[in-house]
Amino acid sequence: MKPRGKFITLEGPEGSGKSTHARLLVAQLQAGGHSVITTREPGGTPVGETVRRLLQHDAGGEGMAAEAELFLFMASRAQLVRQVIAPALADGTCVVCDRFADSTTAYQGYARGCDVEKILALNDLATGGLTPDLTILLDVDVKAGFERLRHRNLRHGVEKDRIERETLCFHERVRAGYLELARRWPQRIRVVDAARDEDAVQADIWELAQHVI
Ligand code: Z5A
Repeated sequence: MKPRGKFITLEGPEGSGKSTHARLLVAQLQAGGHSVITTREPGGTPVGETVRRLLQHDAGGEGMAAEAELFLFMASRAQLVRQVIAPALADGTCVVCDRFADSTTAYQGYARGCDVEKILALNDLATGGLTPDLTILLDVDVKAGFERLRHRNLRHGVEKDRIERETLCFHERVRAGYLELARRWPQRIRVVDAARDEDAVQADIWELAQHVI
């Protein structure tokens, strides 16, 4: 039987570089001869991508109740775990995921105000108890992250989505929530200073990844 693949998640506030560093990590793992796939939340499956549009861009998502938002993220996760992540891990493939369960605890829990302990229990149900082997928390000052996104969005001609339009205070609570989670699970969640240049950040990520791969 093949050994189970490793599951690595990238987390952090807006513009912290999750997508950039997920891509770089996958390239490094592939260069090292590892079988690896990458996916993202919300999304990663037809069900999840439909939920993503509703959560972020669809006008029908405006005025959504906090609890409805919470369950939509959980629905996307439940599908992604069963359709993509768990089968890949069982097949010996590593999975790099851009956001996972900690995002819900940070955004819907610490920032939106839903009960954090209840969210942890719902995450357990949605994931079937699957926990990442390593979570990289890319920590960056909220204003600096938004400045990066502003430049990226200008380059690509895209507007802010529904959650990006939340207040600065909301995003400060997200960042503080993430750091609280890292204090609670210091073995799994490793904080990387993402204010530095891409090469320095990636070097730290690669070093951490090598400990679990
Ligand atoms: N959400 C939630 O509320 N609850 C949940 O359970 C889940 C998600 C799963 C998903 O948005 C939204 O859903 C998100 C949280 C919420 N909402 N918000 N707001 P998304 O998937 O569209 O976007 P994101 O996950 O928030 O990612 P992002 O903020 O768009 O960006 P990023 O992936 O962290 O960064 P990036 O695209 O890699 O980099 C941004 C720019 O910075 C880009 O131009 C890079 O070239 C540049 N960059 C990256 N690293 C560096 C460094 N080190 N130095 C300088 N510049 C850099």
